[in-house]
Amino acid sequence: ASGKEKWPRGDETVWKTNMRGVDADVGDITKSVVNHVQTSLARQAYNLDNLGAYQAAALSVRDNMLVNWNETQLHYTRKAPKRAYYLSLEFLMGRTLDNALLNLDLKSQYKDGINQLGFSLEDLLEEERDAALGNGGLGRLAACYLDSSASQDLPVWGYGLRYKYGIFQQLISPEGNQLEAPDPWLDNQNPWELPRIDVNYEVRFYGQSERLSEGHGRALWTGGQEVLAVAYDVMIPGCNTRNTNNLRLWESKPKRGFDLNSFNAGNYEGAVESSNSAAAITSVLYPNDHTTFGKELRLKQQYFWTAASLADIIRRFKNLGKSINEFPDYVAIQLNDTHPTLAIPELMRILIDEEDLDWNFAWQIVTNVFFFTNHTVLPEALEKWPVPLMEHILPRHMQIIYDIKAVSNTNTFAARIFLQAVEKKFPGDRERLARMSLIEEGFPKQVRMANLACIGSRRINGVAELHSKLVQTTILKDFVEFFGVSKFGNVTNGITPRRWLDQCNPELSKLISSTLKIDKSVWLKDLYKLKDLVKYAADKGFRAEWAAIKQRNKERLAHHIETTLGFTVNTNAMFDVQIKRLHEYKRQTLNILGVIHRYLELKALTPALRKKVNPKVVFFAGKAAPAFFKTIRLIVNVARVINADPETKDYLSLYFLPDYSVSLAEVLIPASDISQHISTAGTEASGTSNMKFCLNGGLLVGTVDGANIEIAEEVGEENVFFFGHLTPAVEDLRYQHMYHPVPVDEACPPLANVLNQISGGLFGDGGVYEPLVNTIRQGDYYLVTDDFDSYIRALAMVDEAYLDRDEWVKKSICTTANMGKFSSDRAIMDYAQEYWNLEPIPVGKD
Ligand code: B1H
Repeated sequence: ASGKEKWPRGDETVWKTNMRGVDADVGDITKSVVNHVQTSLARQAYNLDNLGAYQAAALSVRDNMLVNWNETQLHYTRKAPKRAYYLSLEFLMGRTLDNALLNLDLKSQYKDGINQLGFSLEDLLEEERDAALGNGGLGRLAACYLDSSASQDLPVWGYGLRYKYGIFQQLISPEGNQLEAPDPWLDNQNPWELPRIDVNYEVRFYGQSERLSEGHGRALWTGGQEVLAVAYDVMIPGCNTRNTNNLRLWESKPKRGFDLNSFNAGNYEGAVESSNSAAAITSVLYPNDHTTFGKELRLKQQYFWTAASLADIIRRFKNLGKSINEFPDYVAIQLNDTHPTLAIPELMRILIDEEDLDWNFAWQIVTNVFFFTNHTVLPEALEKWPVPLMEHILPRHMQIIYDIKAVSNTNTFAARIFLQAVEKKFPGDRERLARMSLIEEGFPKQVRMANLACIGSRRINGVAELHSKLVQTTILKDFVEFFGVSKFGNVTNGITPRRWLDQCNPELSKLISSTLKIDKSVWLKDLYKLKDLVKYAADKGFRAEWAAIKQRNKERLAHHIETTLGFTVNTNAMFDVQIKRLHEYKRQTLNILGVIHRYLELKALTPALRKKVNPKVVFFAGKAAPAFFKTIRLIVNVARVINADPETKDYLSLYFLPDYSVSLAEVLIPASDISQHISTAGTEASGTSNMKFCLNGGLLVGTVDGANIEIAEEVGEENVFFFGHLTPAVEDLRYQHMYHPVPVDEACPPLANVLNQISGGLFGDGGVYEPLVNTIRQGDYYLVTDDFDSYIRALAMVDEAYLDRDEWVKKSICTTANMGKFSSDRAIMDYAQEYWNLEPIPVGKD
């Protein structure tokens, strides 16, 4: 009887002896894989291919993760700690199997087991499709933060959308045009998600919102369309801990299958129309990095996701049996950029209309729950939504936004709200009021999401020191003056050393462990431990091993390119890499113009002098929005010409690798000698691949921008190749260009020569590139001309440094050794302590 009290039902021993643990040995593993082949996949040894074997292996690993996941969720429920929720419209997870095996410390057992079954684990890993539910750095950062939250035992869940199609697949035509194909990543089934059909919420769109007569601003929102949000859970295993967190992704479904009345009346299309429109919400990730379009479907995505996530968060909170005023003591919600800002008026709506709280009281709760991270100061990336569109789709939220904004004294509940408070602090400053308003005047009026996120959040942060300063002195300056600077902070981005060193560079990981004589489970979770590698930079044998690993990683990349694209890459050359979304501010143009310059210089040398040149292979990869298609085309055509030039091809070659992805990055980054992070100063908020390259012993050539600055502070400026104008000079130069334009022939003759060669048709029809080339001739906004000389000099210094290979390897070692700060564990602990007020809740330690 006493057993019954402790255990929910049945015989506790029967339950417990049948609950699988994670200490599986090879025998257990093969048993479980074969079992999945037979029962989950309904296949057999005779017809099993690599894909099937991958799926069975994945399901078997998933079983292990689920045991931990269950235990973790139970533990969190019992301990009822404060939890944090990371709301991100993007989670760029990449592949899962290898990461899971490493975090669970089961890789070698699975390797053996899979071998015994006649497959190779390496082959199976390649079968997995990337989960590419993101555009670039912002989405990958979210994925790194999930890994670190679990690894640091923090009770953090992610909330996002389960897009049916991830970021488009990029194909490059022979002419060099980017072609896009859909990414049906779920077609092979996804073993890493658990459908939770029972966890679902109704989300309303359109309809009418009627204010109710009583005092504190309630309203009744009715009618319109209701869509169902269904949860899919993705397990996030921590490294060397049993804590396994959750990423909950929402799928949209029609609330009722379809309209049977229309169907019976013969209107078959009409009958399924509304059900299709419901399913459309989570059909595809918007591929626009740094631009917003005001598209209705995107707004619906944002509301659908924030409404479902908040409903889920509130339901979980209510299970604690606490009063709603304690909500901020149990919940912190991190807004990843402005994309989830609708969560602010949505929580207001719930608290006022459903929980019947007073307006002020609701606002106090809201402003203690949310935290907001800004990721860019580029004006075109600041989200705004047309008021008419908002009124149409979310009539109640538009009312609430107006209430937050109201200066009006006609409603008691609006009397002390935002603009009035501003007016009081800065009397008569109409311009300031207009700048800070949630509504931008114009046709149409627009809602400024950054302003809303800023006033609705407890704290706001940028993602690197310089960026956070720029946020405070430019786009949110008025708010700093109003709220005081303590509401604003910085959390420099980080990357997970599990994926971005141990997983992508296993040989280097092994060398580090054996040299430091510490198990990797220790230094992977305390990356400052790498510091001790500095002393081995003086050790010749160590340097040789270090260099040999870099060489093998270059060969691994060359092999990958050979098998996928058919090119033979010169692995004796220096590998120079620029991989990121294509964007004007990231200045891939500067890089390709530099390549052409180098080519022209090589052509001008005598064969004897050419032999003294440091051979170099330049790699580009990245997806582009339509505005930047031409840059890809130029790169591809320059590659076509110079790779075929018998005079120079041994000294310079160039590849554009199509369809950049997380898994391609895992092969490219460990192979890089030097990588380029060359944004116009003040435009790249942080950058995170810069950290990945350095962690893998690659050096940087870059501008004094974003996290480059802090990397140099850590690894020493002598180990970074900086160039270009500094942030304060950028504004001045733009101003000068406006009033005293200098023709490029005068400003930078070598660049003018390069541009003329392009126009003259050296790389095919010059006319194609005229718009691109003319932008630069006219003194472009991103200052390619102004930085060109300095850039070329920096690259010359790179060449010179590379000639002294011993010194280079020392630089490489010292760079890796000093990357401790850039672990996402440090970053996530910073959020936990300085923002969310969250404690680690380790499973099984009490
Ligand atoms: C970053 C974005 C972004 N900043 C809008 N902003 C998007 C903006 O779909 N949209 O509408 C998508 C993405 N992404 C990047 O964030 C910064 O450019 C990087 O410098 C930074 O490292 C990264 C992570 O903080």
